[in-house]
Amino acid sequence: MSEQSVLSCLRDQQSYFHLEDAVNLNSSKLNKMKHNVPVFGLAKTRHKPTWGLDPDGIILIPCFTFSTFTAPKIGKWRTIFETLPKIADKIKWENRVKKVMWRGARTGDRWWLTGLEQRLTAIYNTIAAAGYKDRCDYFYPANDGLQIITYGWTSAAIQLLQTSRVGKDFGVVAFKDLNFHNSSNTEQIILQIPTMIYFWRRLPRQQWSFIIGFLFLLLFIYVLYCKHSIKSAEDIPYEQDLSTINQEKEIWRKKQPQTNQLSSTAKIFSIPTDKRQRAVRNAMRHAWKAYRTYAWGYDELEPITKTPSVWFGLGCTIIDAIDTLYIMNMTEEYNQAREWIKTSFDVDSTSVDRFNSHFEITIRLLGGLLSIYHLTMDEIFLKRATQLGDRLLLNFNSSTGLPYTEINLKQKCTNPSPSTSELTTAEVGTVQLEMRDLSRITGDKKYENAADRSVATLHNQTKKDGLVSITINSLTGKFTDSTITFGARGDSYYEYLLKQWLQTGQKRPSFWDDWIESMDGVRKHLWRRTYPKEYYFVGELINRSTFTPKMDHLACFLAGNLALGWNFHRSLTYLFDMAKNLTTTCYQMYVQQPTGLSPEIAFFNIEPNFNKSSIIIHDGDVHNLLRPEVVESLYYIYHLTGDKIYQDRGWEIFQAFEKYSRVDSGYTTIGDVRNKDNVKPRNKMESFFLAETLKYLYLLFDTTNLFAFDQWIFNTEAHPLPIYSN
Ligand code: DMJ
Repeated sequence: MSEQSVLSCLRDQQSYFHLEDAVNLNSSKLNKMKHNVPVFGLAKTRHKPTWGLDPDGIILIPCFTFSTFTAPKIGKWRTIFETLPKIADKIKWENRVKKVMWRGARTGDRWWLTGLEQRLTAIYNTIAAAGYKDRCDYFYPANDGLQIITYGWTSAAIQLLQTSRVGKDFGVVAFKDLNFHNSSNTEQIILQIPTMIYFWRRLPRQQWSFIIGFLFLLLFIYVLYCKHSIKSAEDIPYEQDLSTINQEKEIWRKKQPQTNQLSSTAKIFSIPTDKRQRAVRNAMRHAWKAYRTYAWGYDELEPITKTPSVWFGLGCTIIDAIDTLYIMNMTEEYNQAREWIKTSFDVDSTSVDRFNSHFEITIRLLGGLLSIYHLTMDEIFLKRATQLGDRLLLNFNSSTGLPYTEINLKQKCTNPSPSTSELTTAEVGTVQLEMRDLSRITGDKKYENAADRSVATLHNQTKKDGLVSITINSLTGKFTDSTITFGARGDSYYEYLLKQWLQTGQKRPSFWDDWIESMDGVRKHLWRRTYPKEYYFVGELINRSTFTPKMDHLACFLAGNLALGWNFHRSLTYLFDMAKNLTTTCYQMYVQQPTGLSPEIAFFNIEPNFNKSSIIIHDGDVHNLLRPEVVESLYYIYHLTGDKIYQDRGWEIFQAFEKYSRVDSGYTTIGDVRNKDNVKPRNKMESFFLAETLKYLYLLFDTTNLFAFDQWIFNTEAHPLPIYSN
C-alpha cells in the first residue's frame, strides 16, 4: 500500500468519523463498512493520536506520531483511553473482536510516560476483563515499553498496516476534531520540561549554550522590568469565587437573632467579573495586607516607614474598611476584621483614654459598624455600635444640643478645655444619620432624639440663602462670621441635609427645604465659570461676603450630592447640569497635573483673561491625600446616566493612584502632584482611602448600582445605611 493510497482514502470524506461518533457506532454503521476490508484510523494531523478498527478482526490501534511538544500532551491520550473501553463494549456487542493491538515506538527515555503506561495498562485490563485477553496478542504491556513512531502519520499508517499483516485494500476511518483540552496546563508544562531536556541533550553544545544564554537575557530583562515598572493592578491574580463560603455565611447569618425592627438589610456580594473592579479589589488587598502586616489593631498605617499610627486607639482602619472588604467579597480579610472587632474592640481600653474628634469617631467608626451590621445582620456589630453610640450620646449634652468637638470615650467626658468656643459646622451637622440609624436598629429613640435636637438648632439659625458659615457658637448655636465654603469644615453639613431627608423617607420637608435653599444659594453666590476654558466650580465667600475663586478637592462631593438630589426631583434639571459640570472640573483637576492626581486645593481664573490658565495651582496646595470626593461623584453620575465616560474618568484616576501613590506597603498620601519624578510621599495611608476611595471606585465600575439610590444612602465616610420609610 502506497502512501498515496492512504492519502486518497483519507480524502474520502464519507469514511471519516468524529471520535464521538465512534463511541456511538452501531451495528448498522459497522455493517456498512466493508467487512473484509481492514479499516484503520489515523488522525488528521501529526499531533493527534491515532487509532482504528479492523473489521477483519477489529484491531484497535492507538499510536501517535511524535514531535518535541506532542508527547507531553498526555491529555489527548486521556480522551482516547477514556473512550476505548466504551468502544470495547460496542465491539463486544458486535462480537467481532479478534485482536487488540497497541502500537508505538520506543523512545529509549520512557520515564515521563509513566502515567501513560499506567493508563494503557488500565485499558488493557478493561479489555482483558471483558473477555478479550487472549485476543490482545499485540498488546505490549507497560514493562515492554511503548514504541513511539517518530515519523509522519502516513508512514505510521503504512507501518501499522504492514505490522498488522493486512495486505488487502482498506477503508479509512479517521477521527477528527478530538477534544484535546482535558489535560491541565500544569500537567502539560511539567511534562514538557523533561521532554525539552531530553532534546537539549542532543543539541550541539553551541546551540545549547546559546539557548541558556538567551534565557538568562530574558531573566535579566524581566528583573529590570519588575524593578522599574509598576505592576498593573489588573494583572495581579485574584482568588477563586468564594460563593461557597458565602453560602455558608448566609446559613450562619440566618441563624443569628434578629433583634431590630427592620426587615433584613443583609446583602451578599459576589466576586467581581469586571476587569477594572478586579483591579480595584487587588488594590484593596494590597492596602489591607500592608495595614495588617505593619499596623494591625492600630488606627492607621504609615506606609513609607511601615509603622502604625495612633489616633482614636480603636483600630480605625479595620472598622472603616470592613464594609468595603465585605462588598468586595474578600472573605478572608473580612473575617480577620470581624474577629478583631469581636475580640479587641473595647471602648474601655486604655488606648482609648484620649480626646478625639466626635465627628470623626461618628463617621468612621459608628458609621462603619452600622453599615457592616446592615450588610451582614451580624449581632456583634450592633453590639459594638451600641457601645460606641452610648458614649457618643453623652457628648450631645450641650445647651444647644450640638455635640461638643471632642470626647474621651473611656472617661465618658467631653474635652473640658476646648481651645475655642466655636464649633465646626460640618462637624456638628454630620453626625445625625448615624445616631438616627442607631435608634432605628435598637428601637431606642434616645440617639435619634439627640440627632433631632442638634438639627433643630442648625435649622433655626439665620443663613445666607441657605448657606452657612463654617463656624458656630457652641453656647448660642448661632453661626459666626466666617467663611462660607463647600470645602473643609462646611462640606458635609449640606451633604447631610439631603441625606437626612432621604433617610427619613422624604417625610421631613425641612431637610429638603434647607438643602434646596442652599443649592440656590450656591447658584447665587458661589457658582462661577472659568476662562479661557469653560469650567464651572463652586467658590467661597470670605467673611460670608467676599468671593474667592478657590475650591477644595473636598468640595467635589457636591457634584454627587447635586445629582442625588436631582434624582428625586427630576424637574429641577439645573441640579443635574451643575452636577455634570462640576464633575468635569474636578476631573480636570486630576488630568491637568503631570501625575494625573488632583491637588488638595485649586484656584480658578474667572476673568476673561486668555493668557492665564483656567485652573491655577498654588505651591502650598500641591499635595494629594488619597481623597474620595471626585470618584464618589463619578459613581453617582455614572449610575444616573449610564454614560461610560464617567467610568473611564474613574479608571484614569485609579491608574494615577496606582502609579504614584502605591508603594511597597500600601498607598501613601503624596506631597507634590506636579512632580512626576518625585511625588514626595507623605507617609500616611488614610483610612478613608479604603473606606471611601476604593469603595466608590469599585461601585463605579459595576454595571449595576449595588446600592439603589432609593434604598440606601452613604454616610459621609461612604458607609451605606438603609433608607427608612419615615
Ligand atoms: C472623609 O473622612 C469624609 O468624606 C469627610 O466628610 C471629609 N473628609 C474625608 C475624605 O476626604
